[in-house]
Amino acid sequence: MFKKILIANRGEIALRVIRTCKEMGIKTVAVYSTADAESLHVRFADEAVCIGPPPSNMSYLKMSNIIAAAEITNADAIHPGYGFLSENAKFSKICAEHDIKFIGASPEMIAKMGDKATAKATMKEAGVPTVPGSDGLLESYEEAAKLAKKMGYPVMLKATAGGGGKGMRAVWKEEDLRKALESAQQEAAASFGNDGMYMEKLIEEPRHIEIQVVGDAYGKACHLSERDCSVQRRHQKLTEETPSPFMTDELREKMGKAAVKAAEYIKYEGAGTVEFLVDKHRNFYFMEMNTRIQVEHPITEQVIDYDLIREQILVAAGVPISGKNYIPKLHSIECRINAEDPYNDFRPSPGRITTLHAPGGHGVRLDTHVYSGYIIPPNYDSMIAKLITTAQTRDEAINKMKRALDEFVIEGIKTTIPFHRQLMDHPDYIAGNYTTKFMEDFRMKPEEEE
Ligand code: MV4
Repeated sequence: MFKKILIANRGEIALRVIRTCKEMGIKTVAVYSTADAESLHVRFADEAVCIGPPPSNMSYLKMSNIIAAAEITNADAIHPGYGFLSENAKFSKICAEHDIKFIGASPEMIAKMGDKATAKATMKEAGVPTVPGSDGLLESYEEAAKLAKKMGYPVMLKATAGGGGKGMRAVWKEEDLRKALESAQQEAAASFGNDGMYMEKLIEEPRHIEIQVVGDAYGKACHLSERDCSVQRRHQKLTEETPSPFMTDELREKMGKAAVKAAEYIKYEGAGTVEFLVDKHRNFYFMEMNTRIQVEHPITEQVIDYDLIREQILVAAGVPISGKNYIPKLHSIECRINAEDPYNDFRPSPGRITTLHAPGGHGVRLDTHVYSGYIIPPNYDSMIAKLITTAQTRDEAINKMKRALDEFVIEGIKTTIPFHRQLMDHPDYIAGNYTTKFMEDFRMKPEEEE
């Protein structure tokens, strides 16, 4: 078992990993930029190394500084969290070259799942349902036009080096195809240095339902049921829940089997997420596979009473998984609390938190690194807390979320708490009747006079 793990991340996920390491008797090393000198992950870790100034590319993305921190503290493993270097094949390789265990996927796996056309072709080989479309990358506009005509519009153009909505274009009519393909390729070349594009039939008003999987070093994989992540704004998830209100026992059985088949086919090691698009007829299609722990992992932990970070560490240390698949016994909802103003187009609202009162009580979990007096730096993403409620039924979990949001006081900055409070009162949300289109029509009710 590892003696000392360096957490190459910040904020709530760094704290999350440190907590599990402490419970496992593993020493921890925090890394921080000068903007995070007062952050809780620095205080909770056994050791802390400053790795640079605030800009991410000079600190949390600076591989040489992170490896140097691991070397001087003699860490035998690195947990990358999510974001930053968590899905960076080069960093995974550098860790291996320095004999430091990267608690995540191998460089080959990251590269394979990171190239979306390759990932899709691999899943098709594995017998996992994929969206009908081009066989690999589009070689020309003519090929695209011919295929789109054959499939019928609308179609979706996707950048193979993209993901998470980047480098994607929906095309509804033939006359728009050429321009859409050209602009998508230019954007992909500029953003990813790779203009490879592929095409799919457009799935209208899909739900985003993902399956958590864990694979071990011996070819075994299991699934830990689904998370519905359809409530998104500009490809940023706002809230997630498990079980999905759209799920049926039959669909969960089929999606779970497909996700395990995918993981075992690629010999996936560690915690991973197989993302699916689900249409209104409950057909499901492979979308992407993420080779990292996800922000929303706590709702899965809550409904099956499981520690996913612990599982990641055990698998990385070569411990076999039990192989049991898990079906949720409870219902759990996560609201991502961001330092953004929902009354002003969710614009960022960094600054000092002057007052913070955290919600609590039975079935309430708050994963956060912020505290009264904490200054939210403008350099990183705006998520400051994840509020998770868990109960026997969805209605009770919603009720508990309303109560917890009403208790949650954060002053000095604007947050998305009022958005989530209004969401919990929205009839379509309460009915579980929402798709990835939901936020296009959502409007905040005016601010109540304090
Ligand atoms: C799609 C789609 C409809 N049809 N593919 C968005 C990000 C990336 N994961 C793939 N995405 C989509 N792919 C086809 N063939 C609709 C989306 C999509 C979406 C998917 C999940 C969650 C939110 C979304 C928001 C817009 C579009």
